[in-house]
Amino acid sequence: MISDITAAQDAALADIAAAPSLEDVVVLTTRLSGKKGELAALKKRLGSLDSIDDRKAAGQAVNDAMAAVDAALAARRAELAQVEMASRVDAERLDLTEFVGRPTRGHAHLVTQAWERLEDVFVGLGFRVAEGPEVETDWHNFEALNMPVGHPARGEWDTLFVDHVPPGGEPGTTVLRTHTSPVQIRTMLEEEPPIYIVAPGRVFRRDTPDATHMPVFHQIEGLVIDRGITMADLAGTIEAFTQAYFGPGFHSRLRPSYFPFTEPSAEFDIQRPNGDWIELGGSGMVHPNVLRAGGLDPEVWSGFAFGFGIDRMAKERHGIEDIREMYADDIRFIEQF
Ligand code: FA5
Repeated sequence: MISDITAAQDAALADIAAAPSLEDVVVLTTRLSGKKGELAALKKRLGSLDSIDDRKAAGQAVNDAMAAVDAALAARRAELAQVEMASRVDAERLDLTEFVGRPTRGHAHLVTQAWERLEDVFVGLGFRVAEGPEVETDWHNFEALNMPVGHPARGEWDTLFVDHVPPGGEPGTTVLRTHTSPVQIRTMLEEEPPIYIVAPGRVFRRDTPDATHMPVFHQIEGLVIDRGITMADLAGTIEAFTQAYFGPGFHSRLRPSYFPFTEPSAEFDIQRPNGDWIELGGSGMVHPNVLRAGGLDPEVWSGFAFGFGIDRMAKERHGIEDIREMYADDIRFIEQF
């Protein structure tokens, strides 16, 4: 009897050690430790032993064997669970080289590159870089720019309002800036002319994304305030910028337009060497009301301002069909620039 128990235990332990998967361990558990298992059958045979001592010894042996089998089953189950988890983690690991087939080094995003290059070019032309907040007051974003409450031009900019009431202020007067033009006002209020600044930054509009529009995009503002500044200075600066940024074969032109904060106002376009025109942005002579809002006397100071879309410009410069591609985070696209 004892030798049968030992043989059954040895066979069971060998099967358990050789079980290749968790499913096999489940099958073995039913076969070896259940009531219909081999050891359970041996236990039932204990009653057939004549001597009490033999029955005791065999009973002890079968109990020990059953405990050893249960312990071995539990140990094998834990071991296989760990192996299966490790192989699942391995199988589900993200292969970050999947798209390019080789490790790739990170680099600045296309829009960041354009932004930095624009700063370099304007600094080279004698401008300083200024900045302003993305969350703005209605006053800086509209009113000081010659768009009092109710001015129809406010509708040109589909505005996102922030649910914040400034101390002593009115509800609905905090906005996500719709353009970088409020930096004009902040700069005039903060420093004495002469002013030669550019202000690149993020702006927000309730625009539906399409091939040429994003609700969050980037502009760069330019502002010059000095004595005796004329429209010729604006045209000359835009042309100098065009050649410095795009290259010697490119030229610019101004077309009459309307903005409440400039008078006269002009759209400016860039001509590629192949003759095609690209619309870039708006510009004009700073309106006297804007100079006054900035604390400057229009009889003494004059100036020009311009503003254009950085994303739009990068799109045109690189021949990208759809502006949304620039924000889709597809490494195959981003890697090209
Ligand atoms: C303005 O925002 C004026 N503040 C520009 C200005 C500054 C005029 C100073 C005069 C003096 P406008 O709304 O046209 O103008 O926007 C300027 C440029 O931003 C556009 O020419 C375009 O290049 C870009 N732009 C406008 N909306 C979007 C958009 N939803 N997505 C991407 N680019 C846009």
